Amino acid sequence: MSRRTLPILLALLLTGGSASAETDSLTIQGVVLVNFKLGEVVQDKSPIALTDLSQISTCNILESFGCDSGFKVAPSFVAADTNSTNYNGDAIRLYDMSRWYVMAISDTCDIETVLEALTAQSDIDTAIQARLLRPSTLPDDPRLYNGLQQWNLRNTSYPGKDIHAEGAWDYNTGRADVTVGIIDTGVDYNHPDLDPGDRSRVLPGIDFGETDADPMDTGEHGTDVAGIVGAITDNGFEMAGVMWDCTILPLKARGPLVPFWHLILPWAVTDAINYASSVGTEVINMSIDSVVDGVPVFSLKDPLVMACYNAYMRGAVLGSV
Ligand SMILES: [Ca+2]
Ligand SMILES: [Ca+2]
Repeated sequence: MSRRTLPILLALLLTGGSASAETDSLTIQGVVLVNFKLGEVVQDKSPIALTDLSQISTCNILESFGCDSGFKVAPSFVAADTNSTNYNGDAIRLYDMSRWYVMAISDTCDIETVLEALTAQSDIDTAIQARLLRPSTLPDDPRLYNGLQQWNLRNTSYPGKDIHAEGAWDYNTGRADVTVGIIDTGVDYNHPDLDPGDRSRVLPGIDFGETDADPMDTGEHGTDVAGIVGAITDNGFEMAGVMWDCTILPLKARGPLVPFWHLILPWAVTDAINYASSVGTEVINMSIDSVVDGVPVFSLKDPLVMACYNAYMRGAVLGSV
């Protein structure tokens, strides 16, 4: 590869490259990534010509595959970075990225043959296929993209301030057999972004505050929380949930409108926790607090705390979104 072809290769990589003829493969034809052993690249620089390599046999092999130069995979990494510190100032040792090079070869080469030949060279630590990456899984719910309405999941202005939901969704988008109990002001079980209308996603639930069987939300907070946890996602409607697919169990703990119209009753919460854990609810969410001047007012002897302990011992995960 001449220096003239280097910009072409860069453009190829940046625009998605020439993927393998197999439509389901992400392999980039005509490119291998090579990690040279220490001291085997004469000068620490990028790009390199084959004459910058110490072993003539490696030069000959690369040349036979149509390669005449390469450039660094990670030019921002210098060899001295191998001995580094973390954010706390503790000494850490990093993988040396300074000797990884992108080497362009003829795209008619059989990649297995190339890798086998290069790996056998004593000056090469590793030689691997270059592969394209796919964009993270992204649902189509409009609020995820409308300004920063769901900044906690996807924050393009301050990327470090979200929970990296996009990356997590590549691995897991939730499971219908996981039930999340929502202890709150109730849940609007008729909301179309929570249940398709057949109560297949939102279970009947219980109203521990008004002690009846109807946990309809009387304060909106619980419906919002349920949506954050498990709104139907990738349906092009309203919002995205952290779990695209889970089952919601409404556990209303808000008292009667008079006199406790704005309160979540602690005993109702306690009973709801106990009930949820007794029926095997995997996750119990309580987006509620009882903090005065920054200090939680519940003592460890409070029955609510004990109910939490019991639920934990039972195997429930307790949390707050
Ligand atoms: Ca009710
Ligand atoms: Ca949605």
